[in-house]
Amino acid sequence: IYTPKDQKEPLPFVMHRTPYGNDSAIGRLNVYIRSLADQGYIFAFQDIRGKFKSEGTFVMQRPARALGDEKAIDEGTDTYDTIDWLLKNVPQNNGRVGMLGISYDGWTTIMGALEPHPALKAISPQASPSDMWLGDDFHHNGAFRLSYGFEYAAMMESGKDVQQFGFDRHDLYGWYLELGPLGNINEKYLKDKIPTWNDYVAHPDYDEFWKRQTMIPSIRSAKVPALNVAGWWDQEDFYGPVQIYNALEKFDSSKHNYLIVGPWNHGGWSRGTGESLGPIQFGGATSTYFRDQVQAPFFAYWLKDKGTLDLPEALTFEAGANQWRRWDS
Ligand code: PG9
Repeated sequence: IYTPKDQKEPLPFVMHRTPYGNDSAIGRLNVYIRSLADQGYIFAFQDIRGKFKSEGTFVMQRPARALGDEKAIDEGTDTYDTIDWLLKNVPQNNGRVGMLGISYDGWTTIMGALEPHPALKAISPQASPSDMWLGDDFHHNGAFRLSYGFEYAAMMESGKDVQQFGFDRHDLYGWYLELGPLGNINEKYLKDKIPTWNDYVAHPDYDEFWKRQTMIPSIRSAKVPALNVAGWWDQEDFYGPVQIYNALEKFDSSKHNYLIVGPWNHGGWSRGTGESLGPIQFGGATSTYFRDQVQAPFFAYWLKDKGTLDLPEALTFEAGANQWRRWDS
């Protein structure tokens, strides 16, 4: 928990829940949350269940609990309990909480809003996967993404921390060629110890396992104002944020569900200026613009009653013309 050194008034929380560890989070998130920090928030960074300093068992994208199953836990109930604790235990808070994050941390954000704590007043799920078989990291339209799927599962499930798989060379194309049939992954390396790898093997098709994992059917309301963020050139999770926006939109009678899509790769809006991607120039600092002119005002409006919200339903960047376009629908 990070609070401003000279805090003079009650402030809202900005929560970030991650499986990637928090010891380095301030460094990793520095640019991403700088304009929020400048405006004064209490930041709460949490290791999710089973990772780093949090107890319990990590389950890769633990599915949302079934409707009415009050005894079950999921990332949403962990979020709810955490918010409850923060409100009661952190002095000088204003009773409001926002959540944001990218990718896995964007996924924890939307999961935290399925059955939201009443104090959760704004969310920004960014590049969150929504369906790992249809369109996000592990498969794209059912095609298994071998190197990503293998390396990510090994990275996340070899220990409580994050560990890169110990390849013996730089040229992984050669490594995969020499591997031979995929059955050799368990036989020679993983020894059945990596649950997510075993899930890929057991569920090659779009069966109940993948259908239970997507949160889309569990989106049954749009109570919390939502800033959904995607990058046109996101190599991991472009499908997810668009589907999540779409699912929330069905319940958005309050008109506080927004979509922004910029000229970014995976999480590109959180780093650097976003003036270019490789050799392609965008004629302006698209990432800085997002962080300072979209993300910060969004949270200030909903968590601090500050400023006005000049956001259209959808804000999308048109590369080539190099302009932000505002859309009513
Ligand atoms: N794309 C990554 C991921 C998200 C959720 C599940 C598995 C992988 C990430 O960058 O966090």
